[in-house]
Amino acid sequence: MKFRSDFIFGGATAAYQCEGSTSDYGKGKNEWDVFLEEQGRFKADPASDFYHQYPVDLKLCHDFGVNGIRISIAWTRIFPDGEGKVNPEGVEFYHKLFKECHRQGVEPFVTLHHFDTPADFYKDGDFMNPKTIDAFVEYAKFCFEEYKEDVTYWFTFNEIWAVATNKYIEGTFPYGVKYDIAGAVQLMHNMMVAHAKAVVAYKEAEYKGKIGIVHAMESKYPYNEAAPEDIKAAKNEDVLNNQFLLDATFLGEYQKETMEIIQRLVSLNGGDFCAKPDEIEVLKKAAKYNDYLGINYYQSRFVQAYDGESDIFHNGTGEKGTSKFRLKGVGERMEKEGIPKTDWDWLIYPEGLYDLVMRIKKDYPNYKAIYITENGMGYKDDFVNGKIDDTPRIDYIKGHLEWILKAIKDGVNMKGYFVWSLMDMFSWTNGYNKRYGLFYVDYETQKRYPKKSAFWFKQVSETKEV
Ligand code: BGP
Repeated sequence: MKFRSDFIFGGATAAYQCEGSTSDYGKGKNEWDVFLEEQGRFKADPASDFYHQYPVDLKLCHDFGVNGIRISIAWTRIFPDGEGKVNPEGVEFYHKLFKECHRQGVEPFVTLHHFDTPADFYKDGDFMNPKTIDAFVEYAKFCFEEYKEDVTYWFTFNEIWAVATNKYIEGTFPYGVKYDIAGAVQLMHNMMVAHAKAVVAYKEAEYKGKIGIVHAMESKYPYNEAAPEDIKAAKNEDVLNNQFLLDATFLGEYQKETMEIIQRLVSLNGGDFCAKPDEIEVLKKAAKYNDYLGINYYQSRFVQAYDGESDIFHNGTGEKGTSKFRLKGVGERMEKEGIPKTDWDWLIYPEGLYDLVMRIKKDYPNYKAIYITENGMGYKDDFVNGKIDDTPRIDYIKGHLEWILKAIKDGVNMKGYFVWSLMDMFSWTNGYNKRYGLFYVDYETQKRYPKKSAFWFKQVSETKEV
């Protein structure tokens, strides 16, 4: 079986991870500028210098069969303070970038928020503060109008779950809070309200393009399939990571089961979650407007019951075997015999992607279409005389594309696949030794080198066969 001729074989990027020039050309500060400065571990400058190198990267896309690119707009390049005064240089930069995409035959899929809330809003509570929601919607409306001739495919947010869990449960994203499930749930809900308001604004203005959201999702399996307490633990994680957000996206409200589990989990922090009627109203309106769902899929989880003290350790160095995730009353993530993992302890389980999309087809039949907006393998690439043999990455991508084909055969409407990442770039909590690109970036010279995976990907894109 082959992919359809209009299937997108794309590469994904995110503004803050690749652009560099984080405080140049009129750009304002965002939450990561503040957080990374406090941490002092690494910087997102110059990263892969996409701000200047984008013509090179788009030419590579063209030459290697990459016919789509995920790009995010840096909110603070457009509005340096998050709202109010516009930065014309930033506005112009994205016009030039989108034009170059079209010139090279590479369709841009554009995300409005990829982890980069403006610094002032971050200081005032990020999306916990309703004023950030309002400002986000204004920023979105500005972009819809400004780029209506350049952009057909929009996404509001990238990975609300990752934002929430990394900010409030794992503590690896700004503000670095740990074990606060109630905080994570509230943040997810507020961001979903912001998404819904932006989608409604887009549709009511009758633009000719399409809009959706990118969720980071994983299948959650009980570690011991026969143990009721492990089944419950897997369900806890599933509701937090998947079901809560899928309900908000496609039902516009939270199912009874979702609410029961969410209430039990937020009560672990003495919290109480309640969605306001006007919020549900806008979620419901947007639920029928979403044109597609973007899924970022990297791995799945095997979860067992856990009632001890919470204990999470993030492997941000690639020292295999150092990760720990035990969340009191939720569950403990386990390794599973026979399932390989990367140096950052991410389980390689392509079948989990198949299970995930089949579940969406069954439980949320109004999903319309799915793009895999990120999938890829973090790897310590060896650069040998200008050559990079990243066979494990090829195997990883191939495995996932095979399961995507099977899902298409079984009736899921999947329209594209974006490798994370197009070229090597900065990784939020891992810095620069975790590489994902089809193209190797020498950060000293900013020169690009196609990896073995880039040549392989070109062939897949041309033949539509894995
Ligand atoms: C996703 C993000 C990307 C990217 C990727 C890889 O969650 O959307 O921005 O970073 O994960 O993650 P990491 O860089 O942590 O390995």
